[in-house]
Amino acid sequence: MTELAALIFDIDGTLADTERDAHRVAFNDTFAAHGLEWYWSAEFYGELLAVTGGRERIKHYVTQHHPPLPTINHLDAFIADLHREKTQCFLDIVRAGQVPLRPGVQRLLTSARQAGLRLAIATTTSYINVQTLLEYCIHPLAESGFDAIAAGDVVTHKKPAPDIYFYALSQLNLRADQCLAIEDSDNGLRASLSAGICTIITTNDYTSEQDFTGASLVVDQLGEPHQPFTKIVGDVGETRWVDVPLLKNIHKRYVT
Ligand code: XBP
Ligand code: MG
Repeated sequence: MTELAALIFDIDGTLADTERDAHRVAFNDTFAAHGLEWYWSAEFYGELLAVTGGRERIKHYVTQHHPPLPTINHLDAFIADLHREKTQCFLDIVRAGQVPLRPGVQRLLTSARQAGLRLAIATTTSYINVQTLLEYCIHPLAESGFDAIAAGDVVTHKKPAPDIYFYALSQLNLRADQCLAIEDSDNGLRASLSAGICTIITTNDYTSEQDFTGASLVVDQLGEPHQPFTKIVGDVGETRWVDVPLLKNIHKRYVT
């Protein structure tokens, strides 16, 4: 029987709640710095999250919502400039320590490592964002604790396409059935399932109403002994926080 060999984590919304108070703020600060009368409210940003990737999200906003636009020569180049600055703003927010990990993340990473599981990242966000988040939020493990970091533009098609997961598998040199993915969104779930990977979901305020058909487990958070998860879908027995034995069980059911 195929044993579980690696956990593959999404970043935004899964490892940390980055979207509302970090990515969104960075987009808005960048728009303001450019004198653009664009503002993405917390609620509106939830709609925009249907489009993954920062540049893709700005382009969608410009082409579908028609905000006031200055005279520019090339839309894609303008968006690329905005996005470069947005990344710098996002990094400043992370470096200021304003992005804590979600409950249970540090505990699960540490215990998975101790249990001999390999760790990887599969995310739509830019590589520098991942590197900085890991450095500032997961200090003892940091970047070197991960065997593969698959991020951003390393693939052409972002989530919900499976490409970033295929890339992570190739970096890990593992098959899909040896891995388990941890995601927070329908786009992320579609990506991991399309790559053939058993997936669990930790929901957040932006994703709790989404369709998670196909997920092996849906909980509101990974949880901690003093802060148990609320189970939404799946069989967890007596377990009240996501740990390695639970993930091994879920994976076993998936592959048999
Ligand atoms: C994350 C994203 C990203 C971030 C912004 O999706 O969609 O676009 O919002 O990152 P997922 P960049 O969690 O499914 O990977 O601006 O660096 O693209
Ligand atoms: Mg996510």
